[in-house]
Amino acid sequence: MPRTVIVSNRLPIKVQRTEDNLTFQSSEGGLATGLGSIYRADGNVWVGWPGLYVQDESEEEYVRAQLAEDSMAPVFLTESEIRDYYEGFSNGTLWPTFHYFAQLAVYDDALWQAYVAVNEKFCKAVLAQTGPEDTIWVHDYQLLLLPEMLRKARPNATIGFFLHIPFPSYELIRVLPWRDELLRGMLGADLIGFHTFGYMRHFLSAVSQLLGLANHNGQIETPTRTVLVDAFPMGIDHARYAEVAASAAAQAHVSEYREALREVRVILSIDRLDYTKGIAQRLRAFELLLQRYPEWRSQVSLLMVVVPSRDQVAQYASLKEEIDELVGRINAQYRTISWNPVHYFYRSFPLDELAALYSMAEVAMVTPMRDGMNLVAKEFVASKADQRGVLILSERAGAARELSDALIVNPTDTGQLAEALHEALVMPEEEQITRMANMQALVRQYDIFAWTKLFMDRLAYAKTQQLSLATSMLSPTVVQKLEQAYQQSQRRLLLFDYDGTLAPFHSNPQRAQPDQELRLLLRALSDNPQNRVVIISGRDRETLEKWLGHLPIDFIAEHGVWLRSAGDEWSLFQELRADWKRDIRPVLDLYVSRTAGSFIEEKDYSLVWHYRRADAELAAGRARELTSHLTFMASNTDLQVLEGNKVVEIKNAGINKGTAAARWVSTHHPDFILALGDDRTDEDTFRALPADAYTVKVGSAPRSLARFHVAGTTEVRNLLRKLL
Ligand code: GDG
Repeated sequence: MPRTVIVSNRLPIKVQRTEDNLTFQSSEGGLATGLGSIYRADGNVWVGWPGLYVQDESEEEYVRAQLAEDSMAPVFLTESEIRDYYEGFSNGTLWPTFHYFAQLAVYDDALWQAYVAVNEKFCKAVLAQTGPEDTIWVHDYQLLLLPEMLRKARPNATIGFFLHIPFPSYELIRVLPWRDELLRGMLGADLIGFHTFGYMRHFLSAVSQLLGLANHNGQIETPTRTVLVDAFPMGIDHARYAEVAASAAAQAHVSEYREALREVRVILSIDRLDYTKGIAQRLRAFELLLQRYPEWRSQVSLLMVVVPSRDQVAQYASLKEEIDELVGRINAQYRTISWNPVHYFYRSFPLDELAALYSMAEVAMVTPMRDGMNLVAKEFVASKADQRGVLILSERAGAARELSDALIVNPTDTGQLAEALHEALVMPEEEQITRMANMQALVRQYDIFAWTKLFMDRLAYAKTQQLSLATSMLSPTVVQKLEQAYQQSQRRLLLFDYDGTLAPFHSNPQRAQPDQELRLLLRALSDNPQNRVVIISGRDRETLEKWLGHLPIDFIAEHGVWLRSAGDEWSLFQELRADWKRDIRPVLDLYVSRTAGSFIEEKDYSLVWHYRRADAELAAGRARELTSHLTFMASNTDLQVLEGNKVVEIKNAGINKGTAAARWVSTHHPDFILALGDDRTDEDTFRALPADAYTVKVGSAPRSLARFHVAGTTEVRNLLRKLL
């Protein structure tokens, strides 16, 4: 039976060295809860670092055996590996870059080498646990290279990847010296997940601009596979937080805290120590609140929990100092004998105490500069049994995409933050309840279990879809069957794309006219009254007519815009507009003037920018730029941008080769269909045809909706000759 393996930097367990033993304590993190049902299931396993340096092999064996009992398999890392791969490259290079703190990032090749080596170490450990058909789910930024490494060793495995931190704009990614390797590493997966649509968009754009791989509806076409990219906002175990907050233990803590604080109202702040979390800015905002609204003095306290983290790193140590100083300053300035403005804790709390803080606080201030998601925001919401309380949430936390009933703020705008605090403190109870109820409904529905299921389902779907796009070679046996079916039928529909299918590409499209062999082939096929030969092309009608108009064949021109049955007049598929060309043409002109060798082809209802004759590298870059430029201009219009073979085309949406092909099928009721095509626009044809049609993709990348594929135009002609 295929297994599922979870991989992350850290295992969900705390292993601690006591004087004469090791203790194992499973950690209660959200991810571990969500994935519990998966990795603990029969035969499955979670692979990761146990967070402990082992002393010798016998200890290694002991730890391995202990962890195996809880479905975990350790990757042992040395102190220098942790220093260079984890603290160095992961937290010193990737973390700041991905959180838009590029000025803090270090670029050190030795750290990069360590990152590669440790990813390889993880790869080995995972391979030892998996077979060729298994499912592997890799987590987070410490393991960006792992999916590709696994793919090389396990070409058929189902591999998912989820990034827990933001994926930044292309402008940040491009700064990294190892950017291409990192992106390729991720693309080893079948499904790549992010918390938000925005991160996903940034990733797609980076892949397009740096690797030249286009995407369609979140699917990236690599030379060998289709990779699905999607957004999966992570949730929490809502029921558990609600339960713990209401528990006797937590409520006992609430009473105890209340007694100490008396009537003072509480604003809560909880984070790991990190410069991305906006902790210092939050303190300044609280200070500003006390300045602007003196009435809150003695009335409100900020309860600030900072969980120690990465404090070996210089930047973290200096952030800690800054926070210490700010807290000292505010308290020194405003405190009274009976009131403390800031209660500051530099440590972590057990869950029931944390729940008590959530439950007691009237306001939670979650204002990171950048945060992949931020679970604290969701935990606060889940803990509010009476639905009173206000969440102040940074617009730059992933959670803000979902929790729109929070007071959404710009975390760098201290003035706005102070105002939001004031607004939260005076918010009427009914409004608090309405907002909180909305947020609770969302956090309850999209909890961690829903998240896990959604990702796993989507991963399975990505794989099925890949398999459905795997065409088979048009083997001699299939050709034989096809010939037989052809011979036995009377009303045959033969749909042929032109460029790249019947005729090879030419650097000047006007010189790709049919040679004599092709003309004779088409003549012979179309002279047979049982055949209906249709050229289904993106070309303009004049050219098709000039080249092949003397033959008794039908035409579908301009990707389905113009239609002509043999001997008839041209007609439009439906009335279309072309006035948009006035606005779009100047944009294309601009790209022609910037890209020597490229040119524009103007058709009745579309404009095409050709770059086959331009410098390949320059043109590939320009094509990507033009595509996004046009896509931007075409948003909210009924125009559509197509990337074809060395062309970018903009045309009216809704009409394509598929809609036209379907019309031929419904008019002529064929009992045999053969469709040949080489590019993306032909996929519309393949999609529109009945399942038993012989659909054949022409060209080297065999992924297609077609059932079969052949290598090129020569093979196409051989096939047609066989039919005669
Ligand atoms: C990364 C991304 C993304 C905090 N203090 C205590 C404590 N915590 C728990 C919270 C919460 C967790 O730690 C923090 O999670 P966040 O999501 O806020 O932040 P990161 O650790 O940076 O996590 C983040 C996340 O991955 C998931 O994808 O949301 O954006 O940066 O669960 O409750 N727990 C206990 N005591 C504490 O004092 N017991």
